[in-house]
Amino acid sequence: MVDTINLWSDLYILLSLFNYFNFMTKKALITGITGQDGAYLSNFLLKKGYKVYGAVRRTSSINTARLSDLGVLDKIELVTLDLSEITNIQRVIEKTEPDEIYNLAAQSFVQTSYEQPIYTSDIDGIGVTRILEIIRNMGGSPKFYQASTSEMFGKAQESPQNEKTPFYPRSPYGVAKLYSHWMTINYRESWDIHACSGILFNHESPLRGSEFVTRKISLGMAEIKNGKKDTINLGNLSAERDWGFAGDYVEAMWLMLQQKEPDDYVIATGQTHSVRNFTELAAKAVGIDIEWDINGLAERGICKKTGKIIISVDSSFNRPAETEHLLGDASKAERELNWKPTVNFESLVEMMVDHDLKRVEKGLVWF
Ligand code: NAP
Ligand code: G4F
Repeated sequence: MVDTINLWSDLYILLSLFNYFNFMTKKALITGITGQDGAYLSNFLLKKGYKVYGAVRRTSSINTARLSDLGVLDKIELVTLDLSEITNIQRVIEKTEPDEIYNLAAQSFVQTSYEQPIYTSDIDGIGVTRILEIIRNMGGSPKFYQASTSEMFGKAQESPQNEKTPFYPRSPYGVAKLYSHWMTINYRESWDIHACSGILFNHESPLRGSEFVTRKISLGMAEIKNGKKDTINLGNLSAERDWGFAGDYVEAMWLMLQQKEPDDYVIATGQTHSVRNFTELAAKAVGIDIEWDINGLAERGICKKTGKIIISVDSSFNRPAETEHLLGDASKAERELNWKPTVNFESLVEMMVDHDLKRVEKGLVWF
């Protein structure tokens, strides 16, 4: 009899402890979990003890390769969510009851936005309003992070760019993101929502999609080194970007939501480099010295040792309106969030090329 009472009281204590820890565990909902930042952010939040819900949109084959690569796929709970469908978003938020929502989902490729401007506006612009409306109807919580972008500066009106620099987007993507940036601010000011907008400059990693220029180059160099390719075709070699490491930037997203007062922050390294410069370093990382040669109007990158053409310029990669120069000033984030990048440009290029060399050698290129 006494044993039975003890068993019940032990079970009761266990259950109470379980409920207590369950209550204490913070929950995050990440949209765009299958993308580069989704993978790094879920890894970061899991290490902080969060329960992570990852929103994936329905496709014929869901791309969880990045989550597997970081070893987090079986540690998160996947839920189906498409930013085009408000009822779907609402049900997911009601079901998961997150403390924090990180909205990383987007049609994020600038070039595609010129061909799909309406779709891009719907997902990257109105999609954000859909989430904000739901949070508003829920009385102002959960906290909300919006993935804004340096592409909003476009034809930059000053250099470096900070939170006060006027915007001048140059692509449908940039325009859609600027709309959602201001909606995030508007909902914060109108409805007392803890909503932050991170104006993140380009951030890259070995998990970057291969359509973006850095990964296209690192993968291309690894293929050239392994005799699987001769030449990489690129567009505007003079475009300049402030490139950082994605793993550093997801920490800044989290830090923003931990502040007492919600605000907007530029996240950048404070250094800018041209595509040409990235290419030279990536080539060096596979043992190729490039020299540039103007052949008529077209620039070419030639291997000094063999005379082979490694880089050729293909104008089909040029944009109808280009963002020529981006350089971020993240001093507000450094001051208020105590955030600083840890990976410099040279290490980033090396890291990306190293990973791609290993993948190409093992025949393991999956995106
Ligand atoms: P990414 O790798 O292209 O990932 C985008 C994610 O959005 C993917 O998981 C994609 O799902 C998802 N998605 C696309 N359309 C969707 C829809 N209709 N409904 C739900 N999910 C959808 O992008 P990223 O580099 O990780 O960037 C994350 C966010 O930061 C994006 O909003 C991007 O615009 C912004 N940003 C990125 C940078 C950068 O340099 N990386 C800089 C500033 C801002 P699928 O896998 O199914 O395609
Ligand atoms: O790598 P990209 O395609 O990145 P872009 O356009 O800067 O956009 C990325 O960063 C934004 C932050 O500023 C994000 F919001 C956005 O979601 C995305 O992650 O192109 C970088 C530069 C451009 O100036 C482009 O014209 O590289 C130039 N470039 C030259 N040749 C090329 C190529 N870009 C691509 N994708 N492919 C080329 O062959």
